[in-house]
Amino acid sequence: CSEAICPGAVLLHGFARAQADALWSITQTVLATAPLRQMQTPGGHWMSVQTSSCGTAGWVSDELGYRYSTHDPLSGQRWPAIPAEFLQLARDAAAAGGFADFVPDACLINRYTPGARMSLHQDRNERDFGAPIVSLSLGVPAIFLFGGQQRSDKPRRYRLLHGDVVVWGGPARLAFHGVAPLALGDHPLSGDARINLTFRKAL
Ligand code: MD3
Ligand code: FE
Repeated sequence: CSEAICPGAVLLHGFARAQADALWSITQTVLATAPLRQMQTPGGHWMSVQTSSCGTAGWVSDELGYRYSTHDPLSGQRWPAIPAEFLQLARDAAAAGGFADFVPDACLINRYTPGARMSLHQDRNERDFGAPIVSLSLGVPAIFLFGGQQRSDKPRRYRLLHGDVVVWGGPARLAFHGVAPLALGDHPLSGDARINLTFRKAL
């Protein structure tokens, strides 16, 4: 079933539940090539979340700023390709959210352990805000914070479970959003961790 968050944003409860365990194991394969690492913000702080990427472009952050890069700064190599199963899920979910023919070129992988969080922000490093962003949650549940168009809007809270998918596009594309500090949890596949995949058209 699906829950409208706001115009352009829909939470697809359990959309990927049937494939979630397989998607988890494919994620581990990607991470064997492009390992998780902590990134530094342009302000010089360390993010509490660990990140990696696959796709033509990967999201990177350092003292120079946030941007997309075709190469993994850790290996100097191109990022691994987005697995076909990921592309299919992103396409199907986007279509269910009203965005036909979505072909992402970037998949950001975020890993949260207890206490890790993401403060309210907008995603604006992508070139084309006409394309949606599709996010897939795996592992321990998290509280997702959905702000409005203004940073000062009081965020609404949504609990995201293993296999939940959210599609953000249109008027929701530039909304403020974040993740509350991850609570202690225990998931059969991920232990105390949560992994979020976001599929984007970056280039
Ligand atoms: C709403 N990740 O990587 S995914 C991020 O759970 C990010 O790791 C969070 O925010 C996470 O940038 C949230 C859900 C999400 C992603 C992109 C959005 C929500 C969004 C873009 C616009 C509005
Ligand atoms: Fe974001």
